[in-house]
This record gives sequence, structure tokens and C-alpha cells, in this order.
Amino acid sequence: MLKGIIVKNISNSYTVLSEKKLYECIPRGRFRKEKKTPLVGDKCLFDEKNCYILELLERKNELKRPNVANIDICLIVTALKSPRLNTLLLDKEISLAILSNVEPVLCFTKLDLLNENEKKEYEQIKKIYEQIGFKVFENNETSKLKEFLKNKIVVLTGQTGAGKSTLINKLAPHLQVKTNEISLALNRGKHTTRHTEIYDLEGIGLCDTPGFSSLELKEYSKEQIRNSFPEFKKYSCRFNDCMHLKEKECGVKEALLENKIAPSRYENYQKMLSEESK
Ligand SMILES: Nc1nc2c(ncn2[C@@H]2O[C@H](COP(=O)(O)OP(=O)(O)OP(=O)(O)O)[C@@H](O)[C@H]2O)c(=O)[nH]1
Ligand SMILES: [Mg+2]
Ligand SMILES: [Zn+2]
Repeated sequence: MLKGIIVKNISNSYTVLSEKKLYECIPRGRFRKEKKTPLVGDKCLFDEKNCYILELLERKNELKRPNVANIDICLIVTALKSPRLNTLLLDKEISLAILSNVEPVLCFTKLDLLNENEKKEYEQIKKIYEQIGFKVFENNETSKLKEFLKNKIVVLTGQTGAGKSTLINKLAPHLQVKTNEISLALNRGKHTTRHTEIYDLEGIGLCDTPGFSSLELKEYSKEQIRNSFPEFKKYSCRFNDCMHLKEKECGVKEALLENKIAPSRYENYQKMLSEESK
């Protein structure tokens, strides 16, 4: 029996990395009865002769979308154009990371497609997120990114076509991960990455994932969604359990009027609440 880490999953087949060797395994063991599904990022014990995963070790955290385990950083890749910037999706991704105890870090792509005005708009957007305390990168800052991500397991998430796989190739040109060049030429928006896989880059675990076009936060309560907006916590309200909606003497709404909280963030917060049923 060996200890390893699951680096890739395609349907019921899991690739386990152990002492620099890869093993194609299938799950078999107690955790199957317990209805625990192995995830990319899981540490496990496996039978290297028969290639069975026997036991999953305790998870440090679990990100729901994409569904991966033991992640240090969630690198949220967002295109400023093509596909059009969608801050609701971005803010949902940030909340999802925070709610799973994973640090969200932002990386914007396709700055080269912006005109001068759009570049100025982008600078404003960047400021909003930096002021909250998030780290913001651009996808051409590869050496800065590599330095920041050193010794971390990083999952790249974001909309289809945002440029996740392209970024992995920029960081690690030897990998040659498949990107969307061909289908773009045919002008078809389709998912290029179909599975989740951790690539090794000099100590950084880079996890590419399939993109999405929408996100739901169904399993989270309204209170959890509220708590996933770190900038709200700087302000105090009359009611301890204030949702910052129609309550009186709400510090968050006052901050909003004074432009200390970005209107786009507050609007997306309202949208996220209204989408949830809990
Ligand atoms: N102009 C420009 N194009 C980019 C940039 N980054 C990525 N692209 C292009 O955007 C398209 C989609 O890139 P991918 O890396 O395949 O996107 P993805 O996020 O991996 O998409 P999925 O795997 O479907 O989730 C490709 O044609 C890339 O060449 C960028 O910074 N500028
Ligand atoms: Mg991809
Ligand atoms: Zn309030």
C-alpha cells in the first residue's frame, strides 16, 4: 500500500501520483460505502499492484465548484472581453472560495483586447478588488504569479474561454495544455477543458478545470452569503444579524452611500441573495 495524491479524474478512473510515478486507479474500499467520492487533490492510500484506491485521507478543505480538495489558492481567471466581463460571476466565484476556506486570488485576462477607455474602466475595477484586500494579477505577469504561487496547490477556475488553460501554458510552456484555438476559429463557444487535472510546475500544483457559464450557490444560506463579503465586516450595524437590506441604521448601507463599498459588489450581493432559496 502506498500514499499518493489524486491528480486527475475522468469518470471512474483516478490518476494517483506517488513518489513521482503515476498510477491509474479505481476506487474500492470503505469510503465507497460511505458514499464519499474521491476528488482531485485528495490524498489517499492505494494498492499499487491492483491499482485500487483504498482510503481517502482527511481533507483540509473542499471547493464545491470546481469540486476539488486540499487547495491553497483559488485563482479566479476572468476575461475582460470575449467573453464579456461578468462581475456577478466573478463575485460568486470569490464567495464560493471564501465559503470553502480557500483564498481567492484574481487574475484578469485579455487586456490586449481593450481600448484606452476600457483600460481605464479596468483600472477602476481592479481598484475595487484590491481595496477589499484581494490580490489581483494580470495573465501577462507570469513571473510575479509564479513567485506568489510557489509551493501552493492552485486551482484555476472561471468562465469558459476566460483563458485558464492558456494561462497554465504561459506559466509552464512545456505542458502544452489544450486550449480553445480551433473552436474559436470556427466561432463556436465550447468547453475545451473537459476534466480536472493537477499539473506540476516546479513545486506549484496547477489544477486546470472545465469552465462554466453560470454558477449557483444553492447549498449556502443567506447568512453565509452575507459573510462571504469581507468588506461588509468593517462596518457595524444596529442589529447584529443585519442582512444590510431594509434594516435601519445599517453601517454597510451608509458605507455604500459614501462610496466606501462598491455599488457593483452590493448589487451582486443582492442578486446572490435573491437567487437563493434558503
Ligand atoms: N487576446 C487574448 N486572447 C486570449 C488571452 N488568454 C486566452 N486567450 C484566448 O482565449 C481562448 C480561450 O482560452 P482557453 O485557455 O482555452 O480558455 P479556458 O478558460 O481554458 O476555457 P475552458 O477550458 O473552456 O474552460 C483561446 O483562443 C485563447 O487563445 C489573452 O490574454 N488575450
Ligand atoms: Mg481550458
Ligand atoms: Zn447592516
